[in-house]
Amino acid sequence: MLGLIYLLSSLTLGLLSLAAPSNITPRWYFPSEIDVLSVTVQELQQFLSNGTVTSVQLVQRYLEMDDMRANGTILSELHGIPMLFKDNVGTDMSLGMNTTAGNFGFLGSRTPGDCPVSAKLRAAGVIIIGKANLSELANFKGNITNGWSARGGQTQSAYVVGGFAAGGDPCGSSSGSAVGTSAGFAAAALGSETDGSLVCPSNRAALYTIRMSVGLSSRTGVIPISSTQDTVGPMTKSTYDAALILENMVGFDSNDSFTYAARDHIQSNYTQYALPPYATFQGKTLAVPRDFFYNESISGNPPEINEAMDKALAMMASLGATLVDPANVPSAYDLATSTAETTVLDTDIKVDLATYLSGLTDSSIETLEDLINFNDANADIEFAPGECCQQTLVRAVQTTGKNATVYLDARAQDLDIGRTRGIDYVLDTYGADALVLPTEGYASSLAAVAGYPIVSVPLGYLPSGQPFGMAFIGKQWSEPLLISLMAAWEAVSPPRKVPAQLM
Ligand SMILES: *[C@@H]1O[C@H](CO)[C@@H](O)[C@H](O)[C@H]1NC(C)=O
Ligand SMILES: *[C@@H]1O[C@H](CO)[C@@H](O)[C@H](O)[C@H]1NC(C)=O
Ligand SMILES: *[C@@H]1O[C@H](CO)[C@@H](O)[C@H](O)[C@H]1NC(C)=O
Ligand SMILES: *[C@@H]1O[C@H](CO)[C@@H](O)[C@H](O)[C@H]1NC(C)=O
Ligand SMILES: *[C@@H]1O[C@H](CO)[C@@H](O)[C@H](O)[C@H]1NC(C)=O
Ligand SMILES: *[C@@H]1O[C@H](CO)[C@@H](O)[C@H](O)[C@H]1NC(C)=O
Ligand SMILES: *[C@@H]1O[C@H](CO)[C@@H](O)[C@H](O)[C@H]1NC(C)=O
Ligand SMILES: *[C@@H]1O[C@H](CO)[C@@H](O)[C@H](O)[C@H]1NC(C)=O
Ligand SMILES: *[C@H]1O[C@H](CO)[C@@H](O)[C@H](O)[C@H]1NC(C)=O
Repeated sequence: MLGLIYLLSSLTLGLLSLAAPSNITPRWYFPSEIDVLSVTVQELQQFLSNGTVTSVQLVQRYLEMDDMRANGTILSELHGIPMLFKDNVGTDMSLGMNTTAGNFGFLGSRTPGDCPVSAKLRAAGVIIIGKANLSELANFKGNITNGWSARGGQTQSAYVVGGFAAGGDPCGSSSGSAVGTSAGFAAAALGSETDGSLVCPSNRAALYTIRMSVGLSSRTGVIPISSTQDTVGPMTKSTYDAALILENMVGFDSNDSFTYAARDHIQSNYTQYALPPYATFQGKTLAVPRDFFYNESISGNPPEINEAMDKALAMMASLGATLVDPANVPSAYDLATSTAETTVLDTDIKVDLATYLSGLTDSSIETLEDLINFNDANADIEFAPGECCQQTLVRAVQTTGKNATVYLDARAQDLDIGRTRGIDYVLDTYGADALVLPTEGYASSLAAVAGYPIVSVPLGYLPSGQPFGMAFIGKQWSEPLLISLMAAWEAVSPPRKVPAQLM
C-alpha cells in the first residue's frame, strides 16, 4: 500500500558493509543477488539447489551481525541499526543499490564508492536497508508534486488515509525518508535539504530532524542542488537519535570546501546535549518572529498550527524560557519577494552537478545539458502524465557560473536577508538564543539562505491526521543549543503518534 522503498538493497551488503572499517575483513563471500530482506524460502531453496549459495554461507550471513556484537565488537551506538537513505546519497555499488535521485538517467552509472557521510555511518555500524523515494532531483526539475519521482512514483503520507489524492501531501523532497521512518520501514533515515527538504517532510511525519549548518558535514558524493545551501541530515523518532546520527556524520572533507570553515566547530559528542543538564528551557531566551512567520495569510497555514504554537510558547515559558514576543525579522518580507536564492541555486546546480557527475563512471550524463536531453528523449518515463516540462533545469542551464556579477550580487543579498538583517539581527538585538516558529511556512528559507541550522520537532496533528512541527533556528554552529531545545521540548511532549492506519 505505501510502497516506500523502491530499491531495497541486498542486506548482503548491508552486512558486508560492516567490512567498511578497515580492521574488519569479511570472512566469506555472499552472493549479491540474494536479498535477505525480500528472499523467500522457496527462492532460497532454488539458490541452494543450483549452487549459488551454500547453507553454511546462508547461516553465517544471518548471524554475522549478532556474532560481532556477541564478540563484544560494538562499532557505535548505531551498530546494527537499519536506516533508509534518500536516493541522492551516494552509496558503494557493492551494496546493490543505484544512486539516482529518482531519475532514470542515473540508473546504471557507477558511484566512486560510498560518499563520506555514508562511509562514516557504515563504519559506525549502520545497515543501509534501502534508498528512499524523493521529489525527483530534490525538486529541482520542474513542476512535480512533492515526493514524486520517475523511478519511484508518488510517495504517500502514512498518516493521511487516502494518501496524496486526499490531501496527504508528504512534503518534500526527502519524502520517502520521512514516510519510510514514520511507517516503520527503518529505525531512522538520512535526508537532505537545500531549503525545507528535511524539515518539511519531517514535520509532516511527526519526526525530529536537524538541518545542520552548511559545512558541518560533507556533501561530497551526494547528488547536489547547491554547495552553498545543501546539507545532509537525520530524520528520527527522537532528539537523541538525531543527535547520535549527526555525531557520526560530522567532519572535515578536503573535497568539500565548505567544511573548512566548520573545522573549529565540530564537536565529538552531540548526544550529551539531548540529556540533562543541557536539555532544559531554563536560561534560554527564545525570539518569536510574530510578524510574517506567524501570519497565516502569508504561510497559508491552517489555524491549528498557530493555536498549538501559542500553547507551546506558554509551556516553554512556564518551564523557564524567556520569550521575546514579538521579535520580528527585518528582512522577513524580502524572503518572499527576493529572487536571489533562485539565482544562487540555478547557478550552483550547473557547476556542482558537473562536479558530482565527474566522479561517476559509466555515466551517460556528464552535464546538466545531458540530463535535460535525457529527460526529453525519455519523456514517456521521465514525465508524469500531464507534467509539462523541466522548466527549473532549463532555467538553470542558462546561468553563467559562480563568478558572474549576478551570482555574486544574489549571494550577497541572501546573506543580508538570512544573516545580517535576519537571524543574526534578531538574536543579537534581543539577546536571544534561537528563533521559534512554525515549521510550515517560510522558516526553512530564512535558515537556508543563511546556511544556518534549523531543527524541527513534532508539535501537533491536523484533523486529517497530518502532523505538523515546531522549528528552532539558531546561529551558525549552534547545533548543541538547538539539540538541547529539541530534547527539552520532547521531554514535556506527549509521545509522537504513529500512523493510525498502520496500527
Ligand atoms: C539459481 O536459481 C535462482 C532462483 O531461481 C535464479 O535466480 C538464479 O539465476 C539461478 N542461478 C544459476 C546460476 O542458475
Ligand atoms: C567472533 O569470535 C569467534 C571466536 O573467537 C571468531 O571465530 C569469529 O570470527 C568472531 N566473529 C566476528 C564477527 O568477529
Ligand atoms: C542499477 O540499475 C541497473 C539497471 O536497472 C541494474 O541492472 C543494476 O543491477 C543496478 N545496480 C545495482 C548495483 O544495483
Ligand atoms: C503545475 O502543476 C499544477 C498541478 O498539476 C498545475 O495546476 C499548474 O498549472 C502547473 N504549473 C505549471 C507552471 O506548469
Ligand atoms: C577527494 O577526491 C579525490 C578524487 O575523487 C579522491 O581521490 C580523494 O580520495 C578524495 N579525498 C578525500 C579526503 O576523500
Ligand atoms: C557523550 O556524553 C554522554 C554524557 O556525558 C555520555 O553518556 C556518552 O557516552 C558520550 N558519548 C560518546 C560517544 O562519548
Ligand atoms: C498578514 O499578511 C497580510 C498579507 O501581507 C496582511 O494584509 C496582514 O495585515 C497581515 N496580518 C498581520 C496580523 O500582520
Ligand atoms: C573566478 O574568479 C577567481 C578570482 O578572480 C578565479 O581564481 C577563478 O578561476 C574564477 N573561476 C571561474 C570558474 O572562472
Ligand atoms: C515512491 O513512492 C511511491 C509510494 O510511496 C510508491 O508507489 C513507489 O513504490 C515509491 N517508491 C517508493 C518506494 O516510495
